Amino acid sequence: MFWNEKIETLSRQDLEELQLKKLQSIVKKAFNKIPYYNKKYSEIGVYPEDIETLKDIEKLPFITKDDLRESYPFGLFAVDMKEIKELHSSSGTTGKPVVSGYTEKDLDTWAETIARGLTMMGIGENDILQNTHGYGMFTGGFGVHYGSHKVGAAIIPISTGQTRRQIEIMKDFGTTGLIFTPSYGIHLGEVAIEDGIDPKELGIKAIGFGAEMWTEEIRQKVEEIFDAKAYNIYGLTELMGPGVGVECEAQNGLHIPEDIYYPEIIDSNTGKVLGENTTGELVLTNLEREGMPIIRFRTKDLTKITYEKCSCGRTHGRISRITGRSDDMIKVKGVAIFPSQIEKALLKAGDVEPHYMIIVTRPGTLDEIEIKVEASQDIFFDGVKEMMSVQNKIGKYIENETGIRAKVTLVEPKSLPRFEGKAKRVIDKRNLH
Ligand code: DLL
Repeated sequence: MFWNEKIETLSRQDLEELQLKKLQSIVKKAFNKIPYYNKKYSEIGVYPEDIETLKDIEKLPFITKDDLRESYPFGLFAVDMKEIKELHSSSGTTGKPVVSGYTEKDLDTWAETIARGLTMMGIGENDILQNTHGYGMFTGGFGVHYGSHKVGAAIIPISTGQTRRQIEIMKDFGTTGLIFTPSYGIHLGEVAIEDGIDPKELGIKAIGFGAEMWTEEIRQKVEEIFDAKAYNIYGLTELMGPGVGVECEAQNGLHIPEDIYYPEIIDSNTGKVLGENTTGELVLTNLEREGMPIIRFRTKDLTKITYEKCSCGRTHGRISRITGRSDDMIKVKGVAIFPSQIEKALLKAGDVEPHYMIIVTRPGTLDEIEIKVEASQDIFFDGVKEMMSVQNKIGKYIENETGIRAKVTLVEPKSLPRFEGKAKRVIDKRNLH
């Protein structure tokens, strides 16, 4: 089943011709309308007319999360504010999150990508789709919502949380499709079992899951719990949101809608473009975007790509499951966190030494995060009451900085490891690689 068979099965040659036309047009637009690109490209003497082949994209510089943050909030918009119909933002409540702006047409393009993905999963107008992604600044909720409208499914915009209610609704409404992050999905299943409901009996046909890293074991567990196939959904705020890659029935890589996103895999140290089937960092370009064209964004996500025609008949390239990051970002409870945010919070809170470790675990099904930080000598000798109050204060600063609650433990001065060279401050015990 295809949502847009003609486009999804275009010959590679026709697809590449289409990509080139779109690339030329978006580079021209970015250069003419966005001072950031104009300055960057002029500085190195590359101009829109230098894009004569797809490979010429390699002449253009990369754009990074830092560039996007520096352009906060609307510095990369290519249209007047009156054309922008929706704004989303990556997590991070303070500091400078990344903002994503969409015109009416962008929202439609975004919905198109999700519609293709939902169709790959077998979700259509006869389905009832329960969307547990957060509706808010996170792109997961609304992205899936718009795609679901496009395919004509009945969407239940329940959002995250209220786990018992989720289960009741699944049962009463006859939910046939589920969308969740893998960790929340497993939690949902376990709570159902606790309540005496067998998730296998719920009649779930298909599951779309993503937004965080997972392993094949986790997929197996999800599929077993709900007795349904689980399809990987990948995406990121900067490029639009979910839908940058979705798995088809073959569950053998995520199809990138290549008429909408142009993928490259690079060596994250040298920036050199790698060939097919070699693991590296995914770089993405919006080929179809009015509000905020992003050209050559370094996602920092590690994967590989194949252009071999898929058994489903689609010709668009497939990336494999994301297996790591080339930076120190971690996703905890679905929220992207950088150690630098924790460091900032610690500095603001005071009374501690700048030595800390971030420990992420998943004792049951949900993530937990603990920050071990060395107390200053003074505080350490002031006793338990004082320590507790400092821990609470730090916890508040961390929540303010990252949006999530962390357990804070003050430890003895000089008790945490010191590093030579690059510090390794994150211990991720979740085994997600
Ligand atoms: O997580 C968008 C999304 C929503 C994707 C719902 C899928 C479903 P951000 O919050 O900006 O956007 O986080 C993007 O999350 O660079 C990856 O590191 C990670 N990520 C997203 N999907 C997957 C996945 C959304 N399927 C960052 N597998 C990305 C592994 C994923 N990691």
